[in-house]
Amino acid sequence: MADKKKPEWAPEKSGDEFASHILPASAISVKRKGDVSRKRIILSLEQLNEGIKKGDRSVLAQAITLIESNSSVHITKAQELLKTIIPLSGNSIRIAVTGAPGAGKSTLIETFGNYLCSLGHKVAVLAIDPSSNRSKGSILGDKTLMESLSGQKNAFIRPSPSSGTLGGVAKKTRESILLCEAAGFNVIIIETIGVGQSEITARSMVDFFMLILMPGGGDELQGFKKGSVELADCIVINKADGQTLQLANITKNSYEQAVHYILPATEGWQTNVLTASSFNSTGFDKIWETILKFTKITKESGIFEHRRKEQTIEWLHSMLEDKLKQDFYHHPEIIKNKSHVEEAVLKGELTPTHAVEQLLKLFYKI
Ligand SMILES: Nc1nc2c(ncn2[C@@H]2O[C@H](COP(=O)(O)OP(=O)(O)O)[C@@H](O)[C@H]2O)c(=O)[nH]1
Ligand SMILES: [Mg+2]
Repeated sequence: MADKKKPEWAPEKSGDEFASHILPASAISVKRKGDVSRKRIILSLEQLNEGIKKGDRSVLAQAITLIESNSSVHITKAQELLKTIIPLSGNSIRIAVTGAPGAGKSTLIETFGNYLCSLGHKVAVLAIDPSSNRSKGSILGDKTLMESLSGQKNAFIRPSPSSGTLGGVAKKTRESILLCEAAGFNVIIIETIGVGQSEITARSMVDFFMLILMPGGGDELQGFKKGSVELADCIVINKADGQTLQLANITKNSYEQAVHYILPATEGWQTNVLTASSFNSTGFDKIWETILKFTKITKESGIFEHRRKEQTIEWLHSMLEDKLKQDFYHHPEIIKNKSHVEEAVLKGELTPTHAVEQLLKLFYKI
């Protein structure tokens, strides 16, 4: 990768584990057709395939870049690639790490990732964060974050795609998970901000959902945190060190009480509450033990496999809906007639129901 300059957010001493790099001009050809620019991905399908099978991180990075591209040429190639790697995917535990900004997610993922690497696991970290365009990336918002994890040869870190709707980002994240699995990564960690839809989207693509909370604020349960708690398989009270150690234990106790009154996120599994400190590297053995226990129980009961199947079907449906919507709003007849129909509705000349019927007739050419 010596000929490729890394983006500014990558730590200085990092290597290929940072999954993006600025390609030299010679490696990119940008053609313009209308206002659509096309970048050429340099590796062939066979090279991508082979590289992924070998677990080559820079090839994996390029494959994800291909997946993230919106150019129609790339979409075709990406889908071809996915078709061949899907049989190699699936052999991992997919974990979401969520929580409010500042809860300590990135620091925890780095410490946890290092711990898992020390046990011989291969860890891939991906992010879902639609706001990363503005904030310059959540998992790498602080350039020093994950620097030590990025130094591990068994780790792969990929920041969020830099633009797109949550739906778009999530679609790429799902496909990236499959690529990482095919490349031999057996622990996939998805970092997402604990805000609204992104948590629900994360839940729909992982096996295990981990909510990171800071010590204190037990009464948050009354408010918006309740929704996040209901999604969680495990709640980690983070920063259980120094002056906040005692408060962390109190918080743990109050959440332990509270989770008994909440319907578990996963059938047959009682939400666990744990404490951890990334600064002192404590609590991580317990977290991993919990994840292993969860995997064992849900695999034995069939819930694990059942959830994955459901998630795949859900994914298919959501892509279908996106595509239909896109086709509808790009249809020439709809573009031509939409505003007249809207006006007619506003003037009371058409009911919304009739308006929908009219537009659909145009769309389906009835
Ligand atoms: N005391 C303490 N502080 C922590 C710990 N983990 C993270 N922090 C601090 O919490 C802040 C937010 O951490 P970060 O990982 O960026 O949070 P994120 O926004 O959830 O990804 C930083 O200032 C960290 O230094 C911990 O285990 N103990
Ligand atoms: Mg972060």
